[in-house]
Amino acid sequence: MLSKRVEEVLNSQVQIEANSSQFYLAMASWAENNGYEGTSEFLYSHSDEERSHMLKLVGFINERGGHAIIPALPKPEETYGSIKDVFKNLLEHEINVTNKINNVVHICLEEKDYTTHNFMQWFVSEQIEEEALARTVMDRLNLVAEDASGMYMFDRDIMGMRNTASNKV
Ligand code: OFO
Repeated sequence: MLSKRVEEVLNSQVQIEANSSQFYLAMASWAENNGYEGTSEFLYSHSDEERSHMLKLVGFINERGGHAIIPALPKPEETYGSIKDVFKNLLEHEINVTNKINNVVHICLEEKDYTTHNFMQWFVSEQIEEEALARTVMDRLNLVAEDASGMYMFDRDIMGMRNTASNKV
């Protein structure tokens, strides 16, 4: 059985993951509209992943006798200044999510809820991967020229970066 405090912080995390999914979906749509096919594919798939994180939490909360609340979400930005701007936002967002996950873990320990603590370890590892991936993408963006041919190459190679980053961790 979940304590009220753990249930509440898990429900906040449901909102954060749903929000991430929505955020990446908005970025994917912007990238698709601006001709960045590879980037949009990357972001659509990232958005799906975030939804699966949300569902994982929803399932766990309900299984443990709590009530998973499906939240209303703020509307994400419609437009971005550049691809670099997109990924800068993405990295900052993931760092923020990592802090939120750490806070959930911290509350689990305070509440002596070792079952939820154990469940949350999956998210801790996932955040290491997500931050590593975002940093790999930013490193690549810092290497390529911000002209049409640089962006063309980046867009062509981005799915490969996803695989490289997940192999690293
Ligand atoms: Fe759910 O991992 Fe990103 O935000």
